[in-house]
Amino acid sequence: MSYRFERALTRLPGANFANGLTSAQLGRPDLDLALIQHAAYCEALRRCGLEVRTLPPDLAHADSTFVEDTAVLSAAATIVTRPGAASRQGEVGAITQALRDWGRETECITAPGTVDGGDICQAENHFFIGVSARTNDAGAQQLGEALRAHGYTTSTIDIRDNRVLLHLKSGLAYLGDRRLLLAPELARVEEFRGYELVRVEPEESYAANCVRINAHVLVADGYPRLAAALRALGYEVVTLPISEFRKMDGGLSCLSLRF
Ligand code: CIR
Repeated sequence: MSYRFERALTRLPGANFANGLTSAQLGRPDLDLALIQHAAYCEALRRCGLEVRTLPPDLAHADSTFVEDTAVLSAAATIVTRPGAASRQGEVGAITQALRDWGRETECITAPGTVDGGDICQAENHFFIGVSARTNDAGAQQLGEALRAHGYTTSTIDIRDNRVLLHLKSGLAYLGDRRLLLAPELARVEEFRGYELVRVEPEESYAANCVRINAHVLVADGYPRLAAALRALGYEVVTLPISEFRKMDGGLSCLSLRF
């Protein structure tokens, strides 16, 4: 993988965390346990060599710990999104400020466009843009234009027919070296031809939302087959508990913005 990640931005879940959006039906999250899992996650990012900044809880926005959805970051671009859920659109102000504090010049998605960062997957100089219940056609078009202006190529993948994946990256991760990790729901997508495909088995589908950072891959704990497959491919696998965030439809990638 050519790109080396150096920094990550995270946000603590707040006392309002259980009031966020969810379809998971896995019960109410335990905030104390969520905070322990969040701390372990930030520690793992540090172990991957990243400088981590963690914002305080945002009590006006219950889903704000899922910072990934608020921006699309790459070596050349910093695009603040306009999240598809109305209750999340106010999250972006603080994120814009935090990214500017880190020296990034920001662009933004504007109405009527909506984009959730969880729908955007970068594979070297190419971006897969998921069109979903959160990222609409106008948002995908704006984002595509902005990324192409920075020299990237883009393609869109419509997952609106899909009943399982909230976001494109709920079922997709780029592992570097032209290798994509895919949940079964994305097995037939034409745009992934030309990549080496690592398929996640149906019983471990949730774990497709893993995160490659430099030599490491962060994987949700409890998915031994995927962890073993990634180790066999030569990655340093770090497994992390994520149960409380899963209860709110989140996964590992959603908890940070990495750049
Ligand atoms: C939401 O529905 O927006 C949050 N409860 C979960 C967002 C998860 N984000 C992600 O997968 N990128």
